[in-house]
Amino acid sequence: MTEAFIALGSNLGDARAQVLHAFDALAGLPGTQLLSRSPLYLTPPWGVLDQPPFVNAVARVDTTLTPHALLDALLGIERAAGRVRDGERWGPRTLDLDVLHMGAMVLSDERLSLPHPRIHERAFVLLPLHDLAPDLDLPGQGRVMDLLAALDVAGCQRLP
Ligand code: PH2
Ligand code: MG
Ligand code: MG
Repeated sequence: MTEAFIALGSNLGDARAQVLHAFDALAGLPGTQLLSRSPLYLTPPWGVLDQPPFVNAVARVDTTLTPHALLDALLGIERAAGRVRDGERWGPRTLDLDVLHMGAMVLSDERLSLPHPRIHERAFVLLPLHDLAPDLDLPGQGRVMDLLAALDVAGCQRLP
């Protein structure tokens, strides 16, 4: 079993419902147990600014899947949620599931980099990750609580 953290995001359609449904889909993956789900946050768009706000969250799982098998499983959940990849980087999406961190693994290939290389600059990832694992030390980036302290979280709003 390996512990993994997965980022969830949506800003098309009923974003909140997509994220909540994605938690359930994660719980149903083979060899995988959903350990915890963070609160949901409404966050301003990052990267491409001219798009609707996102609903973001983070899940903590235990899994027997390899990193690439987990990635494939996440892409399957995205497709089932109706995601269409039009090639626009950082553009709007019905559902985005990103592997953030897995065990103590450090790897990088054309499909997957672990830990996710941009966690440290994204309040929309660090806020919910901090709710689950403030002490987590991300190889090459630092402790979640220190990374979050360096970011502006104004504009991110915890949903009831
Ligand atoms: N995802 C992106 C690009 N920008 N901004 C926010 N607030 N939340 C996201 O999940 C997000 C984003 C690409 O994956
Ligand atoms: Mg993403
Ligand atoms: Mg993605």
